[in-house]
Amino acid sequence: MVKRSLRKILGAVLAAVFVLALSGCGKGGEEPGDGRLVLGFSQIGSESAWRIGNTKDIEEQAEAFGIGLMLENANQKQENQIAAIRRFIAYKVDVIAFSPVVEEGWDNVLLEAKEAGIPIILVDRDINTEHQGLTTCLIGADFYKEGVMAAEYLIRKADSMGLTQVNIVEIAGTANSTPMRQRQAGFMDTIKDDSRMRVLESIDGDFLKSRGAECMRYLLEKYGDSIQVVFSHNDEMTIGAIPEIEKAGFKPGNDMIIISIDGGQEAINVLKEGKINCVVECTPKLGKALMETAIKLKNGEAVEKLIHPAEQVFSDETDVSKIEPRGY
Ligand code: GZL
Repeated sequence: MVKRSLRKILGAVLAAVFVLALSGCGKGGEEPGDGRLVLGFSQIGSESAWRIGNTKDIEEQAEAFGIGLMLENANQKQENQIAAIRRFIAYKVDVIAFSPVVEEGWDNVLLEAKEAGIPIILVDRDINTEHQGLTTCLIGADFYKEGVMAAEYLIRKADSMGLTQVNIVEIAGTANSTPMRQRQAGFMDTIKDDSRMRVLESIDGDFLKSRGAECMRYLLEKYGDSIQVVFSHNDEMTIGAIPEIEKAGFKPGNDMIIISIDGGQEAINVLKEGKINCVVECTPKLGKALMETAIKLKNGEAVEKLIHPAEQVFSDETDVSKIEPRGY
């Protein structure tokens, strides 16, 4: 008991020190030094080119909109995101935004933000809660549709190749995250009535390149040449998996159909080499919509509950040499 109360006291002292160290700004009874809107943003980490591109875009758009951005990198840990949101509350920012690493476990800190009267914007990923009104809106991709688009490509590919049996392995993203849950649901719902489709195994790659390689080594050892399709939830894991497929003596994109999601430059380059067959775009460029929404909230204006960016599919069905530079 003593340890816990000491931790609580230390937490409160640290928050107070943080506020004092930054005093004279934020909403503590006065506008930030230059009157700018102050946005606190808790970013998941730097696990992928997508995430790095998302951070870069948010920083650039904050600059363009003249918004004071406090961005904290949580290094994939939910507890770091919760601590960051508590610091933003203590600092009395105007708006808090975050990309939740997983869907559950946010109620307490979001109730604290609600009590503090600070609106919350969800960026990229969603939360799962029983409480109404903890957040104002979600700005991010339609991950279910991305899974559907990946499966629709596979069905077309199987048709064009005249396949009667399609053995699939899935390398999934971070467990319990919105993109992992919804990409998987969209893909599986779309193939479930196609008797040719058979999922040999689904394995958690945590959106990481290193885990993508580990997962692919395990799947190749277990299923070998019975694998006909690799469905990977993001480019990092796909790029980690490809050398393992080649080491095992197979030609990715030829002996195995490779389907990936994100659409970063590295994956598009590999698509152009013919080692990936399909890349479903998931744009990280959410910064402009985030800044516009934060300004509306600060001005007391209504905001759209859900903002999905438009997204496309890049695949060997078209002339991939014409794909413009991706910017992430
Ligand atoms: C998707 C985003 C995912 C990307 C991964 O919007 O949440 O997280 O697909 C990233 O690359 O790690």
